[in-house]
This record gives sequence, structure tokens and C-alpha cells, in this order.
Amino acid sequence: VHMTTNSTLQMAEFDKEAAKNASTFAHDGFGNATLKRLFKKIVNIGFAATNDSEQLKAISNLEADLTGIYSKGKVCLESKGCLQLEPGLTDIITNSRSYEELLAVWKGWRDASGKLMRTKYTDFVKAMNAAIKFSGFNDTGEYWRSWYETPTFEQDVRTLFEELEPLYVELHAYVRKRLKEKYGKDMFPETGHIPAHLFGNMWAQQWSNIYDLLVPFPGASSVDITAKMKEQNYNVTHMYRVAEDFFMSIGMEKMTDAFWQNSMLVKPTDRDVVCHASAWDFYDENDFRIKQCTSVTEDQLLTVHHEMGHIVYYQNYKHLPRLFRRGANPGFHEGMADIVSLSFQTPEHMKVIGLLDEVPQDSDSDINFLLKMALDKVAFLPFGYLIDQWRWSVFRGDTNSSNYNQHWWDLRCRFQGISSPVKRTEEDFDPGAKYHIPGNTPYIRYFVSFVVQFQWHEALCREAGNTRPLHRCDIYNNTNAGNKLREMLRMGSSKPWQDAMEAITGQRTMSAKPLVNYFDPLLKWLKEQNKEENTGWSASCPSSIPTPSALAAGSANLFISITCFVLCVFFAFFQIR
Ligand code: BJ2
Ligand code: ZN
Repeated sequence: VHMTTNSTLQMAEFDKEAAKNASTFAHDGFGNATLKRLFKKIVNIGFAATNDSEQLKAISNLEADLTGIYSKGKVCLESKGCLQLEPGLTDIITNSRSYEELLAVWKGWRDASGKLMRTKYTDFVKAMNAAIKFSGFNDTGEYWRSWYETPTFEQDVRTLFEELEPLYVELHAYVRKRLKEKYGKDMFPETGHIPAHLFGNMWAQQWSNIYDLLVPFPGASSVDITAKMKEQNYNVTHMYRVAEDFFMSIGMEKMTDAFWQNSMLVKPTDRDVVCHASAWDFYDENDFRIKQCTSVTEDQLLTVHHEMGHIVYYQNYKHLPRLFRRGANPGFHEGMADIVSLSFQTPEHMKVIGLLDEVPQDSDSDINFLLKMALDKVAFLPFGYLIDQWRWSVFRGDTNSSNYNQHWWDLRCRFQGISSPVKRTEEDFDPGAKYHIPGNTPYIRYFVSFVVQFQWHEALCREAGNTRPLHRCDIYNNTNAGNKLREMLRMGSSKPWQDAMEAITGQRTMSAKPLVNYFDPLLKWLKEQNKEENTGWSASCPSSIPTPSALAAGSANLFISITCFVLCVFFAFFQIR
């Protein structure tokens, strides 16, 4: 979240003074654990600890420059004129099924964003690393990871990822098979990777926009929520009211008047803004805001719920001292932001709010639904995992401006099994095409979120007395589930996250099991579908990229073979005679 350089410097001054005052107390020896924790937070001031205010200025200015590049980026297409990321380019990536058009947008966005950030990003990393040393951290990645208060954090997320990988591999193989049918197998490298621009999403992070190409049982029920929303004349305000209604139904507070007055819910026409959706706590117990260039689509409706989930967390911990007004860890804030999505998207709930006419009861429709969910929740896992693998490596110095893009694609190929559809070089800077790199938002929080939200969903559904399978549970209107959730939210960051986890699930660790259980029926089905497939992909990126011209060469070869065959038959015939 960006502030002007002046206010950043003022905040740093304040933090420094507070830290100095707090350190006159022997707080390490405090008997009251909460007070001791609060003092720890007062003295731990991150970048503000530097003795060189030029470093802080540089960090702040560079972040503003980088997000500025991201928010101004435009791609000019012959057929459609010049478009920004939201809504123009996003619409094409979501809806186009033309290999060529998707490629133009995919490459165009990277040329218009990341590519212009290279030098500034290098300086940015340098400045942050220099400043964070004053707080006693070796590098910025180490500082970011410290928020999880778990010495084994890196190993823990790796283990979770490895437990989830088999599910991802089956989903990947199924999607690859169906995409080959759609785009032709000649467009796919032999290494098993899938070209990165075919997923209905600019970063291939969530794939549900291409559900129509992948429907397991076309004859059974599926919902096209975007179409239904348009049919029912949904408008932007209504989308926020629908989200608010869900939270209120489980006993949460309504949005404040200040929320409705101060939020930016539609894209202004008179200036460039950072359209990437976000939620804001102004720390006065009343002024909470969302900034989003909302359009009427299913993706956006889910994002509305996500951002409002952050606001509900803010509302529930507003009574705490400022430094405790945070998530139990950053992954918890994100988990809270997404928890409703698991109930909201069930056919049961879609029926309740009138976006589905009838709740299907057959197993084919159930697989359709689970696949749709997997395209968001399972497809995301390697993406959520790898972004900070890259950044940690950069902060550590293992990756630098001589191999930024190389390492980025190494990770994309290895973990996601996707590959670049055009040649990339160190002129490009593809990490910068994803908001959180210029925006400098750590990303492992989203991986943590996608794991813990299933743990919480399971616990809340138990609390609600749910008798249906986990993936069909909707906690709407259930205040028992809401109360349980609130127990955790109210704690903010005043206790270690393990305590917050225990409040809601009764357990003190992250676990991949609820996610695996949720998708169990789908996993069985996918394995059956993939019986004849070579699942998986090679660890490194393909060395050559199939292109439309290679395809043309391919058909030229076919032409020659057919001609030879015909001639052979012709001569053989005369021979026989
Ligand atoms: C759409 C969503 C972020 C979020 C924004 C931008 C960065 C931080 C905030 C914080 C909230 C807080 C987003 C959604 C899931 C995957 C990820 C993505 N925007 N942020 N101020 N998402 O998390 O809401 O609003 O209080 O910490 O980026 O890659 O799309
Ligand atoms: Zn979020």
C-alpha cells in the first residue's frame, strides 16, 4: 500500500521515536505476554530503522514509480485500439479463444509493464536490503518471513506444496489434454508444458475463465455466473450489497457510512488510477475503504467478497492497539478474505441468491462444480508458491539483474508446468507484469491463505452442523459459524497465529488435508481421465517454442508426404499392370 514519500518519512520518524521510548523499558522481562508482544512490535520498525533517510526516500519514490508504470501501461492492437489492463486487456484474455490474439495481448502487456521496470527494480532491491540491515535482518526476504514467527517457515510451505502437488499434476494433465484438442497439439512443446497465455488469465494464476473449454460433463449442470449476472441487470452497487449481505448473515457488522462515502468502486474516467483491487484500513475505527475498478463479471464479484473480507477483519479488531490491528499472520488476512468464496460459490448458495434455477443432485454435475473450483483453488497453488521463491532468491542475491527473467521462467516451468509462448530474454522483466512485484506486496501469504481457508471452511462447517460433503457446505445465515470465525478475527495479531488457528480449528498447525479431502472425488475422476496421459512435465523449460510458422512448416511436410504417397500408389499401380 503506497503513501506519499513525505508521509512515509513522517511515519518513520514517529516509529523511530516510539521505538526509542519503548526500549527504555526492560520489556523482554515483562510478565504480561500481551504487553511484551506489543513492545516487541513497537521496537521492530523494519526499514524505518535505517540511519540514512535517503534510503527511505529512494524506497518510497521507486515504489511509486514502479506502480505508476504498472497503472499507466497500455497495449495498442490493430483491431481494438489502445487498451489498459482493466477492463480492456483483461476482457480479451478472459474471453478470446484465438491463439494469436491472446498472444498479442500477453506479450503486449509484458512489453508495456515489466519491461520498463528493470533498472528501477534493481535499485529498489538494493535500497530495501540496505535499509533492513539496520533492523538486524540479512535481507528483505528474511524480514518478510519473520512475520510468520515460525523458524521452519520455508520448509513448512515447501512440505505443504509437495503434499498438494499430485493433485495439481492431475489437473494440469487434464487441462493440457483438452487445450490440445482446442488449439492443436502442434502448439504445445514436447516437454509437457502448456503455453502460458491460454488460461483465461494474464498470469495463468487461476483458470476458471476457460471452464467452458474444459467442462467434464457438458450435458450436466454448470453455472455461467457472468451471464446470469448480466441477465439479472446486476450493477456495481448491487455486487457490494450482495457481499455485505453474506457477511451480515453470519453475524458480522454492516459496512460503515464512511465506507460507502469514501470507497472508489468504479474506474474514474478523468485520470489514471491503480485499478488493482485493494482494501484499506484508515485506523480510526470507522473509515474503511475499497478501491476497485469494478465491472460486472463473476471474477469481479469474487474480488468484491475478497476485499470486503479484509474490511470485516479490520472491523473485528478495531478495538485493539494499532500494532495489533493486523492479521494473525499475513496469510490469515488473505484466508479471511477468501473464506466466504467457498460457501458463496456452492450451487446451494447460487440458488439462494437467484443465480441458479435448480440445485443439481447428480454426480456428473458435482464433478463439473469441483472442476470449476479446482481451476481457481488448485491451479493457483504453484503460482502462489513460486512468486516469493523468486523474490526471496532476488533479496538473497542468488538472482540478480543478469538472470531475473531466466530464474522467473525456471520457476514457472518447474512448478506450474507452463512455458512462455514467445522467446524471452534478459531485456524482458516478466515478474514486473504482475501487480505485486511493482506494488511490493509479499505473495506467500496467498499460498498460505489457499491452504488455511480449507482448514477453516471444514471447521466452520462442522460448527454449523453441516451434513453435506465439504464442497457443498454453505455457512450462509449460520451465526454459530460466524461466532467461531469472529473469535479468531478479534485477536488480530495480539497472539501468535497458532493461537488464532486453534481458536477456529482446535489445531495449532497448517495442514493440507482439508484441501485434499475437499477435492477427493475430483482427484479420482481426473486420474481416470488421465489414464492414457503422460502426466507431468520436464523440470526445465522447453528449449524451442512451437510457433504458428512451425505449424505452417508442419503442414508443408504433410503436403509433401501425401504427394509422395499418391505418386507411390500411382506407380505401384502401373507396375502391377
Ligand atoms: C485482488 C487482490 C490485494 C488483496 C490488494 C493489493 C495488494 C494488497 C490489499 C491489502 C489488504 C490488507 C489480490 C486476491 C487473491 C490473489 C491476489 C492476486 N488485491 N491488497 N491492503 N489477490 O490481497 O486484497 O488490499 O489489508 O492486507 O491481489 O494475485 O490477484
Ligand atoms: Zn487480499
